[in-house]
Amino acid sequence: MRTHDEVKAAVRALGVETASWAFANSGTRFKVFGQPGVPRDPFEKIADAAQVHRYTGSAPRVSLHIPWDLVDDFSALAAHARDLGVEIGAINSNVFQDDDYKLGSLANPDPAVRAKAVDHHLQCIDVLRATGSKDLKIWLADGLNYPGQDSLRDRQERLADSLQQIYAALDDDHRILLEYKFFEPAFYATDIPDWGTSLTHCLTLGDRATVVLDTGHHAPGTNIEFIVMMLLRAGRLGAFDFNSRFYADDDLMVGAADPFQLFRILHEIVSQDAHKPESRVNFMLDQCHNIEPKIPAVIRSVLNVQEALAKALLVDAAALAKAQADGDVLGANGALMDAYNTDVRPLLASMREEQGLDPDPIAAYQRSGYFEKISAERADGAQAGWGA
Ligand code: RM4
Ligand code: MN
Repeated sequence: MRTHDEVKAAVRALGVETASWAFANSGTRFKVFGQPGVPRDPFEKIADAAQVHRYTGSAPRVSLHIPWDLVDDFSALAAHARDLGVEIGAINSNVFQDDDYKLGSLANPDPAVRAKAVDHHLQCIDVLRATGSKDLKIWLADGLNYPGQDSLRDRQERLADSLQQIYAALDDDHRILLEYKFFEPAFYATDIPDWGTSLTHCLTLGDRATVVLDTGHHAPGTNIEFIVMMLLRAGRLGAFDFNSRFYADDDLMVGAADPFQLFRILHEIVSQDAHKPESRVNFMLDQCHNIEPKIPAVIRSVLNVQEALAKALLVDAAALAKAQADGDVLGANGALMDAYNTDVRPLLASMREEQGLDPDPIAAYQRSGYFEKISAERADGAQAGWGA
């Protein structure tokens, strides 16, 4: 059983990567609500992400989305991030907002559209080089709405060929993070609907192609921790997109809809030592804060991950292994539930005090006056959002 000091050290070592778009305006297809103080450009998004790191000490990187975060000088953006104490994380490509991509991007039947989509990824690789990022993240909205609309098989061949071109352009220390999602915006068939499809492509591409598991991208009732275990077993779990869902891809705060599921996921992670930085699993957030204040929501999300991780670290692994070996069903389940039901908030508060942080990061942020400052400073100009 780990000591409290060991739990604290392991939680401190886990960096959660925030997402630039979480600080911008977002909404549903029905309405996007603006909020005071929302960033107007990528520099301001990074400033907000740096606030999350400042109060949690555990959000050292921020992912970008291209072209939402397009700037003239990416090295200047990376320097700005470093000045504020954070780094640029994964670079997300975006091949789902041009009219050309109505019938798909990397798997489009038109070779000219496929070439344009591949070329966008080559530009994203240049952004990796300029910012020092190592992860190129690919999520495709591609798929079919109607049976017979295109050949399911041919689309996979085209996709494999396009991915191969992108993989070939990576530097030696770059990775591809290939995301899957079972439906939406395509309603009948999605080109990368599940972990099996993503993993199959990754295995063909090579060692530096890994799967991204977005917790919101599964059918209700899916046993996500099983997928986590299998991807770790295959050595291909590259990253998480953490968020939570009640119905579809809700992009709510991680740990909000189902903290027990988050615990179960982190139990599989801890069981295979994948919480350690050397595992290179990138623990990212992919969330939108449509109605709640954005910076505190991202801070809350980091705290939720820390709480679930601390509980997973508190599982008595020896007692669990013994109960499993003895066929003691209730004992084994009890070992997990004891850890899950532990209130780790005092332990994490004392960890923060030892780090020189406020034990209550949200209250510290709210006292800081940052929100009032950005609300005044950013009153003019267009707020950033999807597509801006
Ligand atoms: C998608 C997917 C991607 C994210 C976009 C914003 O549903 O989850 O990871 O980049 O949303
Ligand atoms: Mn995602």
